[in-house]
Amino acid sequence: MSVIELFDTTNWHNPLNADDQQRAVKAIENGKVLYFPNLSFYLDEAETFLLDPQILMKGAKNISYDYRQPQLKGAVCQADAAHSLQELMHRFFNFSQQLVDHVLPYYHSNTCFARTSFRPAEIEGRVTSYKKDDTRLHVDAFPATPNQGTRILRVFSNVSPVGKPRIWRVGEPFEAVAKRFLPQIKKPFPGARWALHKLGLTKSYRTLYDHYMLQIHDKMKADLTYQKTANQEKIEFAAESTWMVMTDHVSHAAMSGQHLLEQTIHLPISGMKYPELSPFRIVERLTSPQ
Ligand SMILES: O=C(O)CCC(=O)C(=O)O
Ligand SMILES: [Fe+2]
Repeated sequence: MSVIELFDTTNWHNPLNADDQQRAVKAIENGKVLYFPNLSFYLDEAETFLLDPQILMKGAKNISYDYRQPQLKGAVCQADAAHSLQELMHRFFNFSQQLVDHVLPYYHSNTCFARTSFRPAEIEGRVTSYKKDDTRLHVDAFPATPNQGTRILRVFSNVSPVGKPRIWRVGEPFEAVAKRFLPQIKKPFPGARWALHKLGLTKSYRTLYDHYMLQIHDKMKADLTYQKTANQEKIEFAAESTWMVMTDHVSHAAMSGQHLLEQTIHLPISGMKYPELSPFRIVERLTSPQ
């Protein structure tokens, strides 16, 4: 059974029909990737110069944009290029907002739109520390920004101008990942997470759930045997396609490709249709005494 749930829609201006909306919410909460091979986010002709990876600040893997305090991070360019890029990213934010509303209207009043990112660099061959290496299978969990169980929903569009697909590997279901790695994880040191927060090293308190998720993320990436032998599927996201996935739940690795736009959306567990499927509830169930 594939992890891909296909939708043939070509536009984001109209809601999916009711059956497809049900299919979408069920699939995404069960850890599937909603794939829209015929749904493209287009750049204007005059924007194509922004695709040059030189626009990235040295060492940065993406440029991020926050629509709430419009500014770019990670870009090195002239003011007019920055202005164009900001407009482009804002348009992608609007595109994602409409798409989420039309594909997953169940979430409407609970979504919180966060950063938009632009990733103009080729992934293959990039050198990073193993913890930052997204070519290794992982579930998303971030050291400085604990999310305390809130879901991470992401919209991606491959905007390659030369027809290059983005290649991912998608691994086994979250429950299998958690069952494999949780037994290797120690409880945190008393007071350590409180200190991280007080010192400003985490943006909010790292809950026990965040501790487990970060450890699962790190242990997955560190285990090279697991990377090779875990059940996995290779997926090619074509140029000019769009997909949506809950990256805190779906084990994923980005192997190659260039030119991607991404929007992160947070969703509280209480806004889910099937909250018992959330990684939070799964971790809670697997770590509570029998
Ligand atoms: O850049 C990509 O294709 C995906 C990278 C990744 O791991 C993520 O966005 O969570
Ligand atoms: Fe990721």
